[in-house]
Amino acid sequence: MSPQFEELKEKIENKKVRLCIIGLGQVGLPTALSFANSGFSVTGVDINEELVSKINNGIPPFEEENLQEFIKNNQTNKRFHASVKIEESIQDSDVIIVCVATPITEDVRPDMKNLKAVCDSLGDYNLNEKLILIESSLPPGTFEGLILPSIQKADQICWSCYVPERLVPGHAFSEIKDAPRLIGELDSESGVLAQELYKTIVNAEIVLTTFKVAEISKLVENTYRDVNIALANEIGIICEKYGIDFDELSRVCNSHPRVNLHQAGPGVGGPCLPKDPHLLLNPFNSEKIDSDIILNARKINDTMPNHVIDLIKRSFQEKNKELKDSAIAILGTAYKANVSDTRFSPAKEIIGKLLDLGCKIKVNDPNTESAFGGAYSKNVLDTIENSDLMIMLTDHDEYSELDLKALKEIMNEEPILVDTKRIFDKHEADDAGFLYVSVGYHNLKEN
Ligand code: SAJ
Repeated sequence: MSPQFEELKEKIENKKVRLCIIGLGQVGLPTALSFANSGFSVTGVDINEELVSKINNGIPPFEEENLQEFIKNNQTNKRFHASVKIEESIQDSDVIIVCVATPITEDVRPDMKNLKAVCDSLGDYNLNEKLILIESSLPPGTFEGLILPSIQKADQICWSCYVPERLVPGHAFSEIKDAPRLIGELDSESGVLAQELYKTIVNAEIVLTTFKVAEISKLVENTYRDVNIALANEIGIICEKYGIDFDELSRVCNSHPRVNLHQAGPGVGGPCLPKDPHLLLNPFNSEKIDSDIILNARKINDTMPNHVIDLIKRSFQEKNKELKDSAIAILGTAYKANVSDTRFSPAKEIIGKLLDLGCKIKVNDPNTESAFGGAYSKNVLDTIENSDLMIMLTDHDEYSELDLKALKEIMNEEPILVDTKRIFDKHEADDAGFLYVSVGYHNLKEN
């Protein structure tokens, strides 16, 4: 072990290293604040000036448990600040953690421009005796093909690992602390340094592996979830054909010790699941890989908004009502419960299609004003009032407090409830006078 390694290890153990987190999104900001909470001095860097100024003014840029409190505390104790100055922040730090987004393009290829820009910066600066960690999701081969050539320099010594983020948005801080963490090491010195660092914020197991396995495992974890949700969605549709309730079926099947049916719903959104299966099949700088099961699962999840539209059409037929010019209340545009993020949200396609069909759309979401072309109202009752149909698309906590009997009174005659997230009890909805429909359960006639 080199003296430089021993020195950096000791500095990490004593929390004397300065950290630079590049990318202050839903992964980078909670990661930066978790290290600040644990006693490190942290600079968060982002190219988005507006975001940086918001954070430095104590305003949380997105919905996340404890975010505001942690920003304020760490600003007061001067352990954390945000900056747009990447060069200065890299030079002043001992550890650099890259958390920029790696989205996909319209034609479902990895969009590497954020990461390439960071690599260009890393390539320009002196990284001697620094630890460089990558948390961003990567097409397999990127660590070796793009990251290492940017950071390894003939006259300098530095260490590096791939440490994929695993946090679930909305509960980022508890997940960073409690979820087992993966470290994909470049070599054993790098592995030890990364382990020492993450030990300070992770209470769960730290799993060591090679960077190649870590790169792929991150994508496989999300692909596993996406494929399981597709199975649940397909079984939901089968339940509709057999006239049984998916929720009851899943309660029964999940009593088997080796079965874990996921929840059927309106589709899969968010910045990760719709994208990561494609990253898995698009290795860095090489040919696309084919996969029936993964691509078909993506297709099933992508067609769920269409299925919801089909259910809506059939509900209107059942009630002998015209869909055109009908008043529809959409509850929830965020991609999942209790977050403000609307990226890839199934709400976008559902609202777009209903607008094309000539419906009048009012939208509520307690966490975001994104309405995808509908008319936004912050007040949920105003949104629902005088509507023919209420569609529950996101299971935010606020919605479970709604009183169906009271809602029936303010809606139009013969109201319909499409509850894609199973927030309401179907018997209560029946009793209140709703036609109750969900993915995986309804009593509608076939078209
Ligand atoms: N969904 C269903 N049915 C389910 C579960 C989820 O329809 O049974 C839908 C949600 O409504 C949402 C989408 O799937 O639209 C994704 O939600 P999610 O909670 O499954 O996942 P994300 O995207 O918020 O976070 C995932 C997590 N990965 C896994 O659970 C394997 C998280 O741990 C990752 O860190 C994150 O992706 C990421 O950043 O990659």
